[in-house]
Amino acid sequence: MLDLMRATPPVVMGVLNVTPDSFSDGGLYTDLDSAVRHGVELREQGAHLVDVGGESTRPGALRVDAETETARVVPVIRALAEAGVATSVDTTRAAVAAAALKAGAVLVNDVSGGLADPDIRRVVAEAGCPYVIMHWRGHSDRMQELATYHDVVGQVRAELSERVDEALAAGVRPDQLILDPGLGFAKTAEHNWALSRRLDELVGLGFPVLFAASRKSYLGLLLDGRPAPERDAATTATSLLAVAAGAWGVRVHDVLGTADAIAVWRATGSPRLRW
Ligand code: PMM
Repeated sequence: MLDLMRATPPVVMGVLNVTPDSFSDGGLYTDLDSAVRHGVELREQGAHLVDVGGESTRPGALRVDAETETARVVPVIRALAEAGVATSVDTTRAAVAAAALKAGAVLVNDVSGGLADPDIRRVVAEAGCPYVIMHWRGHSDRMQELATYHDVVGQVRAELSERVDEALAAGVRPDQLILDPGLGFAKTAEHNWALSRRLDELVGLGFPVLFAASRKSYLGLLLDGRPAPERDAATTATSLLAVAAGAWGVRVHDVLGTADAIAVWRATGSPRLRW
């Protein structure tokens, strides 16, 4: 299961939200057939993993209950596993993570880094699976007001280190851990750009780093208000710069464009760019 951790980076994680209200693909894949078809398509386009989410985390989003979230993600994960597609589950809840792992998910992607439901650490420790700890300060309904930092990179680094210590204390092994700066989660556009610019400082913590900028609103701001589906070129650019800065993986909606860009980066000799 931990082969993923040893895979030659960068790992490409394709986004598959089975929600009615995610900011970019909400409502597109709410029935099982279209979700599975899209998951298979993402794999064919080059995704190593398809990240299945059943609860929107867009700013201001209201929460769904655990039963609803489980009912959304489990059938998709099971069907994708049967089709030979590796999946991760995008959840903050221990019960959803446990059900998803049972259905065949190989990685738990927790945008709260264990803060929303600390019991998720036990689930991950018992499963021994890779675990993404994202930097997070609070649920979507109040995350905007939590976007205050005197040194965003230093504080994100310090807070992620606290989450790592908590996971290790719960029995998670260090080789299960992947860190994520949490772009857009209690972050302004300036915060996101600072984290991109100084990503090497997070890479320096010694854990694989996942970079997940895909179609986020700060890219829309950069592009004079461009809507989410038209932010893929900007996403690819920032994802590739993150890879060049040492990111282990990228989480994107546009897998094909990202895989193409990575192929170019490899053909160029995978240089570590300085930016
Ligand atoms: N962002 C979203 C959802 N899940 N997971 C990780 N690890 N990092 C992120 O930045 C992240 C995430 C935002 O919603 P989307 O599914 O619509 O992209």
